[in-house]
Amino acid sequence: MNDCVFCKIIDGQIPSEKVYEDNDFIVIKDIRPVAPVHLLAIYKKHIATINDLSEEDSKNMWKLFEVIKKVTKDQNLESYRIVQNNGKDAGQEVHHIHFHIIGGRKLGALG
Ligand code: DGP
Repeated sequence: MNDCVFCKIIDGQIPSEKVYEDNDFIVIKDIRPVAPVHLLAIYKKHIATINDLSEEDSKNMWKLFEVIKKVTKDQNLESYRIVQNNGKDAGQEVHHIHFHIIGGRKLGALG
């Protein structure tokens, strides 16, 4: 957990471009954007993957939808894609639950 880049961002040890924060989530701009808008909604508690969620955290996680609604409205995004990589083979690079919010251009089919 001490080596977790997202924990360091949440703690303010690593700077980030924050667009939203509450008790459970922080939303920042991705450092390697793949579209004009590329945000990361990060659950503040250090949990590696969805499979590691307790039932309590799993229920708490539903608040994410309200966070997504708010930040996409703030960004004037009518269309957007949510991506959540879960595990190495899915391309998860940072093992701390987060959701990519991608938009601002026409997005192709999922590959
Ligand atoms: P994933 O592959 O789903 O684990 O995505 C991790 C994302 O995190 C990737 O798109 C790049 C982004 N990222 C990694 N390190 C940093 C950082 O220090 N700052 C910010 N803003 N984003 C980062």
